[in-house]
Amino acid sequence: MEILNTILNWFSQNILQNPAFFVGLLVLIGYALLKKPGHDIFAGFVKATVGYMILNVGAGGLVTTFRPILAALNFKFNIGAAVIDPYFGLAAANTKIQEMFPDFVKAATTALLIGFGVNILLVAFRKITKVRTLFITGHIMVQQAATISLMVLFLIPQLRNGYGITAIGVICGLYWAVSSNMTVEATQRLTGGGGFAIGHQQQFAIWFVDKVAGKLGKKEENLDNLKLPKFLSIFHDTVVASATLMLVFFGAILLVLGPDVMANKEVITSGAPFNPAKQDFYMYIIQTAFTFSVYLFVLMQGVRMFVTELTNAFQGISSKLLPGSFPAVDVAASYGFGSPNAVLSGFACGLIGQLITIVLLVVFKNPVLIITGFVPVFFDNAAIAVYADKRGGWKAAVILSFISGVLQVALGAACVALLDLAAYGGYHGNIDFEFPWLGFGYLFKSLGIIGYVLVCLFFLAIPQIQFAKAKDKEAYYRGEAQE
Ligand code: ASC
Repeated sequence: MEILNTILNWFSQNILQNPAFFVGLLVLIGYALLKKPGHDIFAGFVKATVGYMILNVGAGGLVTTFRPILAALNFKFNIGAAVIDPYFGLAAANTKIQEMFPDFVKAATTALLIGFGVNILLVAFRKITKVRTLFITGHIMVQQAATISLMVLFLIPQLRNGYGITAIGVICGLYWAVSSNMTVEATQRLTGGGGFAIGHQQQFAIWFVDKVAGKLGKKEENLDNLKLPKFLSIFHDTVVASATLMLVFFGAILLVLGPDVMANKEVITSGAPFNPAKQDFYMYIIQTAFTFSVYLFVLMQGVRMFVTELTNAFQGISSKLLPGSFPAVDVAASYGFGSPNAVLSGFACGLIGQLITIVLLVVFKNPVLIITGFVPVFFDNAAIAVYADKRGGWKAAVILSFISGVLQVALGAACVALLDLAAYGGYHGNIDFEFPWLGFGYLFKSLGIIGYVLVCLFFLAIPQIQFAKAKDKEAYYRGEAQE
């Protein structure tokens, strides 16, 4: 008995609580189930584990670069700041969980496994649950599991125990299964029966856009005919886009903070303070802003490594276990089916919506400064424009991506306040994590476990309603768009 305990303890401490090895293990099991040769299993394990370790280096770098700016903002204006971006959100959520709930550092990775299992079960019993999709976008699941862990632990004190981790896993699995299931018809229509759904960060938005876009404009008047300014195309490159955004935002903030505060060693106790003897202040600003891009690049590189392996492993498992189900994949897979102008115009309109709202927050003295992050403003709004353009043309695309930008900032600020994340510098920021997750957060906070149960029931009801509304029930299972 004691030996068994020792083994379990060792496993829990060294693997389960260490996401890098845990993700590596998932890949190893997935590949073994797929009967891949030993050397492929080993290579997959190494790439997934090292990829995750690289992600950790990137996330740690973002935190250390951001800390001095947060400290200075707090010192000079007594306000916090948060970048609304899932990578900043991941770093913030993990840091907060580590500090406030050290017993739960493993919650998010365990939730990944439980949630994936719940999703598999929901699809396996699809005749009852009406869920057709398996969410396999690993890096997104990692980010969402962290944000949802923080929401549950922080807002529902009754779940800060052994049940909490299971509860987090279950609600993650429900969200993954149900939200991706909501994108089946819209995505099949967009792609002409492409056979996949979206498993990313804007499934509720895609469902909504698909429903309302047709009322906002005519689909014949689509974005194909629009002439966009040439310079916008540089933003197709993530490094250019994120470095430019960071330069604009942090450049402005650092200019306002000024060299004296940034050089004050009593305020800047960690990270890299400004050293007037060694560097010009303007060069310090550029260097600091670009440093964010460096760590984002490192982080995404790591992500790419482990995600490729995790996706292959998951997809293998699902195609063996669940033939006929729809894989729910990265939203970028949809871009190729839309008008080529949609991606950049969605980004541009979303950015304008975000900037206007940020100015309004500053004017109305919101206690937290919201900073645009690249991932939500680009990928969410691009997707919204692609789907909207398909059904309602350019007018729908412009209106809906603009509104999304406004909501990302306004509701994002409310999320930062609700989860008390200002001192940690980031929030998830993608549109599903404002709407509906902000509402879910309030339910958790006001009703505790009852709120949690209500949200779970809500998730379970959605596919039932979809099915009940479908005229042709067989076509529902085949994923055919029926209007
Ligand atoms: C995200 C995220 C990314 C991108 C990528 C888009 O939400 O975390 O790295 O979008 O998945 O292809």
